[in-house]
Amino acid sequence: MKIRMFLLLATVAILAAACKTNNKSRESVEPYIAPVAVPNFNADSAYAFVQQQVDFGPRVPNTKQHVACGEFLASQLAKYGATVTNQYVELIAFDGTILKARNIIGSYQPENRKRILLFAHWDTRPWSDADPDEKNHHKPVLGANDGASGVGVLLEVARLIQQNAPALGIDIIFFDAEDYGAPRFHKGEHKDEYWCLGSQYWARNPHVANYNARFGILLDMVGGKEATFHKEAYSERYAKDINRKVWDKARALGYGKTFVDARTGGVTDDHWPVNEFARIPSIDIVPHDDVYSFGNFWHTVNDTMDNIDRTTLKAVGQTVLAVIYEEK
Ligand code: AHN
Ligand code: ZN
Repeated sequence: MKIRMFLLLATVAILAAACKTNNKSRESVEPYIAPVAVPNFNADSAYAFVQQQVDFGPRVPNTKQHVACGEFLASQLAKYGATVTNQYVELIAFDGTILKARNIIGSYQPENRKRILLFAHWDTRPWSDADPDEKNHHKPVLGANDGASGVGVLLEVARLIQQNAPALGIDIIFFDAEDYGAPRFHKGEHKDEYWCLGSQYWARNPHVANYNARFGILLDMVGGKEATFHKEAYSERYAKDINRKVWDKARALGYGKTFVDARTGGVTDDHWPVNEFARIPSIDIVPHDDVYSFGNFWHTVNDTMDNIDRTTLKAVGQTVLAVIYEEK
């Protein structure tokens, strides 16, 4: 008798519990939409990718360090499952020097017509012409921030894409010969066209015919200690809604101190030819403002790992990941 009573009570209790959960689920009328899983950006991994590039030494076009680092970058993209295309091209510098340049392109889901373009330059500047010490002006920049940081963040993005693909196809381009613009001590012409030679070439000769992408994001100098990013003027002109999308996402993720919701002047950078010639609305995440400028170590011999901060890499990398994974 006691056992029967127990079983009865137990049944009532189970039914009551089931009823309760049932009622609960009936209360929520909205259909359940699973949130997209945005991977966790590993800043230690990105930092290691920056270090690995710096370990080659300066990556100045026409040097063996440049060739070796190019091989490393292409093999990394292949290792993380991208379809790799190389554009080998001879580009003419401001002084007539022929640069043996290499744009390195890693594509995910190349058949997908919905695409996002992510890019950074991988070459480093042959002259530290902004160094306070004139004796350093003819020494190359090591480019931990100016070059390696953007590429390092994008290699980490590539690593994560291989583990868990976003809905859209992604192209990661490492542009060459961005930083070969005439040095300050050069007496001749100083045209903007002398910068961004690799991206100018690609924008006029994309790696696939009729290439298109929904939008583009350039990462330039995204590893500096205490760097802040403002909405750069050309990005605002060509791709205002993309700037808003990225800055709003950064703030939502808690990176509002790094991504300042204010404008700054135009920067001649790889997003200019991508906007102007390839007609892909593209923004530049670049630390440019009246206080920080490009950082006091920019184009000096102090652009070393000492000035690279994982916190900045994380803010940029996590924001870019959220933007690309949440795109439908
Ligand atoms: C100029 O100084 C004209 N443009 C900055 C683009 C740049 C140089 N990014 C990295 N190094
Ligand atoms: Zn530079």
